[in-house]
Amino acid sequence: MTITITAFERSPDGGRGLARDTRVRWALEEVGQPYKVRLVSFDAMKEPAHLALHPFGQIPTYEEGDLGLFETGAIVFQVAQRYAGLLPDDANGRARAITWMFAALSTVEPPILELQTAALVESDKSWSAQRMPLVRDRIRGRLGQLSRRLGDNDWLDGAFSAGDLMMVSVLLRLRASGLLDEYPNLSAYVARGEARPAYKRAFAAQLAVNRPPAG
Ligand code: GTB
Repeated sequence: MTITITAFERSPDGGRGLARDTRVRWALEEVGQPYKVRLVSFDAMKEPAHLALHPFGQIPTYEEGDLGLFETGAIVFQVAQRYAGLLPDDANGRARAITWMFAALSTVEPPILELQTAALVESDKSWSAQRMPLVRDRIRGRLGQLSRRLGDNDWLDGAFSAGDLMMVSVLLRLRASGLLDEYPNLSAYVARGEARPAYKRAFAAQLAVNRPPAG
């Protein structure tokens, strides 16, 4: 059955791979499933046709036969459950990999999103310069904990899993902040994720949309 996802017609990041369709593309590449992409404009995302699929008017979405999904976590989970390659075979290992997916989205990503809001939306406020160090320190708190847990391991729990895919995707959003560089094992972890052939294919595919080759 054909898989169709949605992505920005033109991502505000100009192809740096930070929009969430990259996570879904990466998951599909890891499991070797071909997919189609429907590009949507900001206006189209708020139209009834898209809202029927995504109640919050966002990307990405996922369609396969009768199934329509939104929320990156749910989509990557569905891909990982349906196709081999992103979850271990043993039940406990699967449960732990899923735990790491939730940890990435519920525990590590929120302070990172806060930093982006602070930088993009609040920078003109009189209190912005005072707040920023607090926001950055909250991220350091989480990164320190994650760094200690990862230690010298390549991945969070044995072999690469959907948990690592989500965690690396979340950490990638920190690159411009310089915070990741303070934790060499996390920087190396993210680099290992980016070095995966499936990630490279996913990145190239979103780049081709946002910065098409000249000529
Ligand atoms: N919780 C949802 C999920 O995980 O799927 C969040 C989805 C979401 O935030 N989608 C964003 C969106 O559609 C795109 S990814 N925004 C449009 C809107 O809400 O109207 C977030 C994103 C956007 C842009 C950049 N960037 O330019 O760097 C990075 C990430």
